[in-house]
Amino acid sequence: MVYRILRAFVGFVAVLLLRAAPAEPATFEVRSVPDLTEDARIELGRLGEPSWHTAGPKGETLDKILRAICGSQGVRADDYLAKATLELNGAESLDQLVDPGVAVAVPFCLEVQRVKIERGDTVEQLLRERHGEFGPHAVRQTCGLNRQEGPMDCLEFTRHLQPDEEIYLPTSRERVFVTRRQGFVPTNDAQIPITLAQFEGISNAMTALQLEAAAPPANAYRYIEFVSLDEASSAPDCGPQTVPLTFSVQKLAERLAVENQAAALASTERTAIVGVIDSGLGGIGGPFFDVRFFAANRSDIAGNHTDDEPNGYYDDVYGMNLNGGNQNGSIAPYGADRQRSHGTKIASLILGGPEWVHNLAPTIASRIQLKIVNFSNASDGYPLAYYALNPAIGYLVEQNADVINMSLASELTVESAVNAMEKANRTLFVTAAGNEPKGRDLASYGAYPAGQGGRVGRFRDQLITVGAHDNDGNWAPFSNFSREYVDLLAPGCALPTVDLDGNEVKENGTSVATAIVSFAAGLVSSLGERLPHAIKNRLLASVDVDPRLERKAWTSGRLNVVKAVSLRHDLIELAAQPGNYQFGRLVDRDELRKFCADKLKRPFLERLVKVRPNVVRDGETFVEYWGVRNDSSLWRDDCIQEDGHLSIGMFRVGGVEIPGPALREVRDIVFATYSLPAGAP
Ligand SMILES: [Ca+2]
Ligand SMILES: [Ca+2]
Repeated sequence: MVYRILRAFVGFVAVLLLRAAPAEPATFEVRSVPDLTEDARIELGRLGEPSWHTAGPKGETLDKILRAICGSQGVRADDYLAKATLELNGAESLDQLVDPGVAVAVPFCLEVQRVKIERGDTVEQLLRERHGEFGPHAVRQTCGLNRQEGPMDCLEFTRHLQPDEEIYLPTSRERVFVTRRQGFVPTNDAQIPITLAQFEGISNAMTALQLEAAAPPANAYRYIEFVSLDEASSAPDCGPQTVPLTFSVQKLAERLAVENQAAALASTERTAIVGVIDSGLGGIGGPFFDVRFFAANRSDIAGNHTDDEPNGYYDDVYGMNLNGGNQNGSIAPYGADRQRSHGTKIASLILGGPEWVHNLAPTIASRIQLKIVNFSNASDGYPLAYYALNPAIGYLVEQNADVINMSLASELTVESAVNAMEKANRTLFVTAAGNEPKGRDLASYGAYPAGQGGRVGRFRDQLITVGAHDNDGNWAPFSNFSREYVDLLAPGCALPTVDLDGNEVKENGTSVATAIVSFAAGLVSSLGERLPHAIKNRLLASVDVDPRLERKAWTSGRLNVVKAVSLRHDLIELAAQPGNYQFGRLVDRDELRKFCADKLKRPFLERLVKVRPNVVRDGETFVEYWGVRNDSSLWRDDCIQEDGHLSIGMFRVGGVEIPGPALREVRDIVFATYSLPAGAP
């Protein structure tokens, strides 16, 4: 399936490249041409940009949508369009019901139809049958198509249709073709480069008529955007502090050393692969992006312009692009656009950022390796259209990505990407909540894929939606937010990153916040946590909760990488020493139930992952419990707190049991996910 879609890209781009060549034959922008041969229709479907259509309020089948747009193009062309529709949308069957409001891609098709009149037919009725509309505009168009230009001619024509006469009917998407203008720069909208030879049989008279009716479809195509850093950079401020609130390199290194050792003893130690769907990456093997940080595909030999395995992509060693040709393996960014460096900066943060890499790269082998999908369009450097997410995700899943970072967003939910994520049920996705000048609530603002994560989104089991916080730990004023769809906030202000030229530059935004969460997810995965839902729960259970963030993310929390990687040690943070943790094992977790004043609730405080005591609200003190349900989702509940002067129980540190602190001294407890293997520190 991936390969066939790729072929479509190959064709499209091959022609684009041809257009740039000086000796190129005359090319045309094709919008609507009757009388095309079926081969030409199939060729158009192959080369053309798909259009987008949104399912109605009750949902519709793919078949119904396809037929509404393309009608019948002939048996072979219909067969081609059906297959192309399945591929574009990652669907198995045309009977698949598309949810209301979800957009599907329909392959390019010509919509003008030629019909034979039967006794009693009227133009209005024919239009209604085929398009559900018969307004004056459509009638005028029909007249124009049939060379009945003046109002009286039109009236005459529509009233006196003759049986067996053949007429042309317009469609909702009129398309004409025009000769290419000198110096014309191809864009992704509507223009279909194609040579005249492919259009034998076109009536020149019809062409002239169509030209007059030329009206490019507005907003027919939509694109995913990398979550722009520029908007975020113009944000009013990033809080009073200037130092990013990320993680202490030293503390994380110390913690990882211990957790790695425990993981090795438990034989769960592994290298996590993080896929990056972004604007490519420059400089593999340069001073920052050591080749060890990339998951190389050893089955394909670089530089021989051959798809050696084959998997549909040429020379895809460190990743691929979807622009086709024999340059599939090139992940170098395109164009001169400001977003060129976006993917490189994101990649630098998924590896932990400059300080982490510079301090630790010489001493430890990388536990996170990247796999790059260059998601930019070769013609302009801007992100590809939605449907390209399907092959992008499919490729990364085939390449065993544990985590996929998507610092990108669109306003429209698209079936193909939804289907691709559904199939990737062993992969964790991390996406950005998005930046808006004042931040927007995702509950009332459509954003994909961000709106599918959080506590209630469609992919809540495998998608983390990340907002940004400032350097004071408060919500960053440019970050979208939601108490349902955003999972947590991560640092997104003045983060040091590495750009295309290898320079260290500071960036703001939910894009960079997302990358830091992917870094944390990669570390947790490298310690042996494989299931997407389990990794997500781990990152959420280890957040630092802050009441200021209550309406910004459903956990009200900020990412804490050091807490997150403590997979095999319980962690206690005292109120008097925030940011300093004690690691060990609480001998009896159930003992913590005693602090819940509601005795009826106590038995239900099971499978605990976090306890947050001393929460003062409305003059009352609460203890908050977090746990995991049978369906693996997280729950949060609280009780009025009692007996806070009592110890939380015995705490085992390095084989020695000591009394734990009184609950009232505690700020946060995060429980280990796994038991400690024998001999572990
Ligand atoms: Ca290959
Ligand atoms: Ca090769």
